[in-house]
Formats: sequence, C-alpha cells, structure tokens
Amino acid sequence: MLSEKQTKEIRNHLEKAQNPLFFFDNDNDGLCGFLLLRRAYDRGKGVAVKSFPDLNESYLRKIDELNPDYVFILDKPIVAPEFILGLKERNIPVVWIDHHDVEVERESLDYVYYYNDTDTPVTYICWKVVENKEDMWIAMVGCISDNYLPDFAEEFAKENPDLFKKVDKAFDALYNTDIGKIGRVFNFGLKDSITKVVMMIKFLFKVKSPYDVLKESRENNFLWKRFEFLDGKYQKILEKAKNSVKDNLVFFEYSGDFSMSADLSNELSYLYPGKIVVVAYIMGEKVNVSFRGKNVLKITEKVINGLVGARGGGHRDATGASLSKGDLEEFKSRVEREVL
Ligand SMILES: [Mn+2]
Repeated sequence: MLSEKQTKEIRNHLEKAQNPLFFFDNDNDGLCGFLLLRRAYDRGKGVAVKSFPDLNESYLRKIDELNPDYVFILDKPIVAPEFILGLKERNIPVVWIDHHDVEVERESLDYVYYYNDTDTPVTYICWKVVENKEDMWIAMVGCISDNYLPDFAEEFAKENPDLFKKVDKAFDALYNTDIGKIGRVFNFGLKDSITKVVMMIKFLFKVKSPYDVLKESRENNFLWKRFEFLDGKYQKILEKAKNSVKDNLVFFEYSGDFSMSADLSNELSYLYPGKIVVVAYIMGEKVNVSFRGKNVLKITEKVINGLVGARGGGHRDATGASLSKGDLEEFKSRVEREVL
C-alpha cells in the first residue's frame, strides 16, 4: 500500500491542478481510477490510451490540443521517454500512478512524480486518495475487474446487498453479481470507437448511482447495445475455448475482428483454477497473447526469450506478450514443454 504521505502528495497535486489531463490505460482499472479522481475534483479531461504497452509520443498532440496545466498517467507500465521529455519542455508537471512490476528509466524518474504499488490495482490507490463514499461502487468495479477484492468489500456488501454479496474471489463478483455486470459493461464499452468511449466517459461523469448504469435508459442505451453485441460474440468464443483444456494447460488460439484475450484468459482462469491459461489472438502477421496462472511472469519471459521482435511482461500471475505469427508453433511447443 502507498504510505499516508504519498497518498497525501497525490491529493496535493490534484488540488493544485486547475486543468488536469488524465491518460489512463484502456481497461476498467484505468477507467475507474480516472473516474474516481475526476469525479472527486470535478476538473479536467481524460484520454483512454490505446497504444500498448507504452504511452507513446503521439499523445503529445493531445497536450497541444487541450493545454493542460498538469498531466496524470494511470495504470500504464511504460511511458515513452520522448513523451515525458515533451512534457518537460512544456513545463507541465507529471504524476504517474501505476501498479506494474517494472523498472522506469532514471531520466523519466528525475522529472516525474512517480507512485507505484504492485500490491493493489490503480483504482484502489485512487480510492485511497479520494475515499469519496458515494463512489465506492466505482472503486469496487475497478478492483474486482483487476481480480482484487478490496478491504472495503464487506462494507460494500452490507450496504448494497442487491449489487454485491460476500465472495471469496474477486472474479466471483465479476461474473456473478450486478456490480460485476457493470464491470463487464464498462469493459466492452471501452472496446468501442473513440467517439463512443468519450460518450461513455461523459455519461459516467454525471451518473449518481450504479443503478443509472444498470437500468437501461435513453442516456446509456448505446452502452447496453454495445454490451449485448460484444457479449454475444464473446460467449461464442468462450465456448470454443472451453475445448482447449489439456491437463494443467488451457491453450487457445483465435482470430477475428475482436481481440478479447484479456477477458477470455481471465474467465478461463476463473473456470479452471490452478491451470495455466494462454490465449493467443492472431491478427495479420502478429499474435497477442494473454497469460494467467501462478508465476506466469517467469513462464512468459522464458517462452518468448530469443523470438525475434517478441516482447512481454506484466504481473506475477497475469501477463501479456506479442510475437510474430511465424513463431506461433515454436511458441506453443515451448509453452507445452514448460507447463505440461
Ligand atoms: Mn490496466
């Protein structure tokens, strides 16, 4: 957990910022962390970062367009040094809050206010900064989406018995409760065009309660439409993936218009606890892979080692990697050798 002092520092930055710009990772943890800060201070704009894994230099164009006096970066493991340099040249302070287990280069650390806690999601860190009780449901959504059961879960269950019940695992809540359903709606909402993502964020700036999301209305029916469309596709792919279980390994390859690897690997790891889950999405000449399971970070590093252009990383039990399609067979046999 971040120290009291660090949490207070972040709060001070937010108070000073009159026109902050938030860059957040394009997932529920990034989104919910951003919403907590944005709703508490009621200032600034947010950009969901789609470049992966880094926040790259091209986003400097957003700086010149929106002219912020502060930049906050949420849930991104890597930020291009050129981006930081661009902010330094423009004299804009940067607060970077993350939870990935990564080394940041010295030159960036010298300029940035950097906060990292690998024990909790970024949403949880942001929750500790604001602790805005009426937004506890947003904190809940971000935490359980990142497979983390926060210390306020019990309190939340007591006060919201129809949205959430006491569970042993965060993913029980994600797949089996209404607060989890909101998480799944946000998640597919983020996988839409930039215009729609902006619409979603604007809608979420002003919602009063989780019921404003759960109850379909004129304001949110674009979200529900998207959810039903993508969830239909998702459930079909998930059914196929269930046939890819072999001993203690689930290895699933797919292609198509929609990349859902993180979601598939999360749900497969929930359905098959104790197994190593590897989901590979083939897109043209590239393959993006999601790993889940105990100590998969070590496995990830080992199986991509030496494959030309391959990269990967993440958390101890959840990682991502990319490689070229030509190496997929070799990659698969390495995984099997490592796991089976
Ligand atoms: Mn994230």
